[in-house]
Amino acid sequence: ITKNKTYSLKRPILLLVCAVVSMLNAFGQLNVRKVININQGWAFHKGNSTTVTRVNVPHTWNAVDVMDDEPGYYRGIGWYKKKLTLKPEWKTKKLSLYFEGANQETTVYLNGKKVGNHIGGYTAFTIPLNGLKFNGTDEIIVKVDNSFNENIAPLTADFTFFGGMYRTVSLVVLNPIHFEDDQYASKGVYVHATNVSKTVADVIVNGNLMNSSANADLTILTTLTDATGKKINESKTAIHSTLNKAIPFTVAPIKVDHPILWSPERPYLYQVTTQLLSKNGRVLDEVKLPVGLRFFSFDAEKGFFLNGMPYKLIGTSRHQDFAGMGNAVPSALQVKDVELLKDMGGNFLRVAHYPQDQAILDACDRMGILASVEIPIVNEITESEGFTRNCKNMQVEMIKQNYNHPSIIIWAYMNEVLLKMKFNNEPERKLKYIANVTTLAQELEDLTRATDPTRYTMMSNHGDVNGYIKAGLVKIPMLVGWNLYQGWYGGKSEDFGPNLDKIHQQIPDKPILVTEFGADIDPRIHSFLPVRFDKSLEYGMLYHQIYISAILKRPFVAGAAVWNLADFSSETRDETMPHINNKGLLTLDRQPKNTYYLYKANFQTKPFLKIGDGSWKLRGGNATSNEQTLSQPLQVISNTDTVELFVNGKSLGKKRVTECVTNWDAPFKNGKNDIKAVAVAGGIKIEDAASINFNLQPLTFNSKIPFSSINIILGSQRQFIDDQKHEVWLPSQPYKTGSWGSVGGEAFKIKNSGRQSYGSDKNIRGTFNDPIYQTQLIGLERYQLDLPKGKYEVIMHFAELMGNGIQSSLPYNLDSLIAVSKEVPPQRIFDVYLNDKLVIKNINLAATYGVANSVQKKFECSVADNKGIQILFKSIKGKAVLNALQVKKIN
Ligand code: GCB
Repeated sequence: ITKNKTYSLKRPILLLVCAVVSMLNAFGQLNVRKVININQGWAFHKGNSTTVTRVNVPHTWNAVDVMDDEPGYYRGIGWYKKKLTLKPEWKTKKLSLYFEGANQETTVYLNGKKVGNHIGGYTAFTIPLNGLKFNGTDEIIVKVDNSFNENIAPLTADFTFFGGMYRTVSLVVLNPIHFEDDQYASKGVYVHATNVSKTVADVIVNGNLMNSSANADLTILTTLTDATGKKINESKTAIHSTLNKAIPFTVAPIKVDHPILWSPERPYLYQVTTQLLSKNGRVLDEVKLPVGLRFFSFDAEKGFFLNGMPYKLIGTSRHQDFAGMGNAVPSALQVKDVELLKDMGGNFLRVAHYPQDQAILDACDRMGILASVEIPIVNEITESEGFTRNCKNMQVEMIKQNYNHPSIIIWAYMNEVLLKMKFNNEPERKLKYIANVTTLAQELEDLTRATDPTRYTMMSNHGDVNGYIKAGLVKIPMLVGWNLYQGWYGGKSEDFGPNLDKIHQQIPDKPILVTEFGADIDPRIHSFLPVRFDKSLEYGMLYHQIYISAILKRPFVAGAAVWNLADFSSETRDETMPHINNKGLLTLDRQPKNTYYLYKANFQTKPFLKIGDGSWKLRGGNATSNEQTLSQPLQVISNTDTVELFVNGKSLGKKRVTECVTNWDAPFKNGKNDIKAVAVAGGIKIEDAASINFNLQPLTFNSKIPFSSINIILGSQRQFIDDQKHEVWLPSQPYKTGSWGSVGGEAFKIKNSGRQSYGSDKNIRGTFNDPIYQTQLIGLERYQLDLPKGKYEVIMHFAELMGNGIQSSLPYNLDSLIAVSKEVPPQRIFDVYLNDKLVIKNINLAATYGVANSVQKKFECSVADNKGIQILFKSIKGKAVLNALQVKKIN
């Protein structure tokens, strides 16, 4: 009874609410255009596999297999299947599927029949759903293929081509008469502004509408509101639409007096609402777009101007993957990248090397980050009609899909296109290839300018400046971006500035951006003697300091983007963190490296102070005296004038900050050290604190500092921190009486001069601590530790570094491309004696374990009075090697 009562009371109210809602619907105020997310619950299987799993989108089938120690990843077909839940009232509507991105070729089937196909892994596409049954059985099958296809860019590149449906998928329900760009998956409505100044701006809206109903007289009503939703102005356009025809329209400009201009400091967004009205005023479709009013220009001498003011574009490039997820990253997590860039003081994002999630550009609009976006023509082209057609299609998709983002100022289309030169041994053919590249560039340039005359165009080239000039490529785009790596792939960091001056002299009429520069930093590696290619944090800091100062000194450099915001997956790379490019200012899971703080100190305006080595929480070293402390370099990064440093409560005094850093010699004691840095900015005290655990080791074993363990890397000046095992690895030294070290031998060096690496850059299998094995001493006679009496554990670490391992040449060498050398591993056979006892007999690393495999040999040994530990290497054939050594006192 009670139930009934309630029911009868509530019912009229419910009906009223429903009536209002449906009235609103009828008048189109709510949900005229339905975009229903269908990311959840897809059945998935790879290729011919019979194992079906349930997955949610974003999804990639490569998230795990690129992180393993093995080379290569699955490039093939993946199948997704899902039943559609449809409402009967949609029978009269136009239904389609909207894919924000699937890598790289997608074919869609509805109830077993092919309904569409899309080429290209980084742009969105729409597949119309014709032939729906509406009986609960409608089923979608999506075939995604990420295998190599010579007609689809990118052909090769320094990043992983994760396969799958890795961006959002939606079901779109539209009225039969609606806004649409049926070819390029845009919303069909475009907005831009002209005549923008501080006093006035004209907002222009144009687009396309589709009519699959009946001939009709329609009105397009465009309303501009400010950021608070207050109406500024509107514009009405009458239009006659004929059945089954795409009809282009342009509405009369909407004037804005004294506009609030969009800028990084104040990313003010107006909104334009465009409605399609039937004769009787019913809203058939509605599209809302953000509007940022700004004007900008590039000048070859003076750089970039925004809203009439000179502006240095400073920021990073960005890849879209994240640790453990591949490219299937939720939008919310991606937006964090833009926040990190903004927080660093960046005002520019090079969306490289392909269009990315809409959420990224939405965030740029909101946060005031200027952006450039490009299609993925990287390294090389295929001289085929198919390749050209696909590139052009991607370019138009990119422009139309992203046109409405006020943050975008540049469209780009080729990255280092002359890097992987073809036909090197056929001069005539090579010239023809270069001519074909130039023709494609010109066609893309013309297409871009015709599709969007409101933005600049750009191409990014590698350091072979003369090559691009000779090919005629620098003349084509409005801006030229240069990817420069002096002090990394070649030369010295100090060459970067003079090199820029030279480029400017050679091409004086072209505005210049540095679209890439960077150095790999593996945050586990440190060095007090940093050198190029050692991957140490210290080398990276020096490199970036030099680059920042050179960029800031030169007004003709319109902008610069660090390569890269974060580390990213690149399956073909080996090096210290196999399958990862470590040039990020952040790690793959977005932990800041010191270089991130360096940019923050340089470019954001608030007072900033950071103990740069605060993330280096575990350290170690050998005390040179009986003192219970050891002084080691420590850097504090700041934009204040002076910094005071406290170590374990004691002030080390104040230092002036130069180029945003102060360098200290901090006395560390064994165990926990409290570090505090203090500065005063604008009368306000700021400080940063860090706790560093120091492992103080004796240098000579008769000192007062007790010995517990030592981890030594041979043939190296690197230190390596193993955070998982809490181990600090220190570089070896030549043996000194009373201490420890090697006798004889020389450090492993790559003989082939073209190869550039520190030690070996091979992926060492069976370990994630590759740097421990990537250097070694060759031909050493013995290793000696004058340890006191006791019992010790000794672990010897070996890896054969000569010969072809998994991959034997640096995959990405920008100086020159060097053929993979066919080294034959030497037949090195040797015995090892530990305190006169033969512990390893006839070891042949290459034959037994293969090249680049980590091998550990563990022993226990007792040391009698004054004897210490002596490890003797006796060669039988070739030269003996040792890569690393651990000695631990066990009682
Ligand atoms: C480049 C490429 C980029 C690479 C980078 C590197 O010039 O444009 O794709 O990742 O160098 O780290 O080598």
